[in-house]
Amino acid sequence: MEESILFQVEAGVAVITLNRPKQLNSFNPDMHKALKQALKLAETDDSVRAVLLTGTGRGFCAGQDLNDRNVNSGAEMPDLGESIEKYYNPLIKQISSMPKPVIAAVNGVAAGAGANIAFACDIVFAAKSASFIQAFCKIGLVPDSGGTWTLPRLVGSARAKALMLLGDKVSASQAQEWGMIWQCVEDEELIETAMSVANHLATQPTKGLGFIKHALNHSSENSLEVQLDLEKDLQRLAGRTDDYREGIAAFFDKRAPEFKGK
Ligand code: T3D
Repeated sequence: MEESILFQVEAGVAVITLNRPKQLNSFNPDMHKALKQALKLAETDDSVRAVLLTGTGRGFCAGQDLNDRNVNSGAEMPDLGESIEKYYNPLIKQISSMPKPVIAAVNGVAAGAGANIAFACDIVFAAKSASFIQAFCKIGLVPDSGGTWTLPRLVGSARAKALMLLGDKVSASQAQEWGMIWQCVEDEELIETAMSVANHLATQPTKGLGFIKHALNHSSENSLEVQLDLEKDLQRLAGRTDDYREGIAAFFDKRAPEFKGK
């Protein structure tokens, strides 16, 4: 059986590839478990300083594998809350709390949970031919994987509501224009562009980048006062890292810093 997730580490970047191309990389329990394991490995391996998530074939991810949801057979209806609790929610929390940058290279259609998983990543690149669809409404479901939290914050309430109620397809260039993603690039340049940013990030002060991510993840729920406190606490931690010491030394030596991610 083909592996549902491919994992390799190249120059400090863990490249995680969703690999069920015949089903547009939609999720079955096996792929959920393998992705969880791959993300854990990326988190705990100190040699990994950035993560890149992409898909094989013409899709990025079509969300849940609907073959596992044959509800027409008269069988008992599945408990989708259980599926969300067991798989999708922990996945989004794993990406969001990863103390390293996570980059998505959206190589094709990202539908349902597939779109919202991409939006949970820190920097999203998409190929020009890729698209984003909040497909849930078309099958009577509710957007999950943090979509109702993330999308309005990215594009505002008016656009999020229309996209989620209508399930319209958004092209990669439109997604960039609306601020849903960082950058739309030519198809043949996607992996090279995303990889070069991941390679750059993998040479940067990893702990500091993790703290930046943590601060931004909390900014929308915190009051200014609480956020100022959080910045103080994170700055204290950042100021005790080896990379901060190196950054200051390199500045005064007028040389490029050599960050070690410590
Ligand atoms: O259930 C729970 O655990 C709750 C959690 C839910 C999370 C969710 O993500 S719910 C939403 C699930 N996803 C969808 O509803 C999207 C379904 N797919 C589509 O709407 C379309 O396939 C796309 C818009 C993504 C792409 O359209 P198109 O025309 O480019 O391709 P296609 O021909 O529809 O699909 C190509 C193949 O992939 C096709 O198989 P075939 O006919 O070549 O053998 C199609 O069946 C398969 N495929 C696409 N999406 C899924 C899928 N197979 C299983 N599950 C899918 N989600």
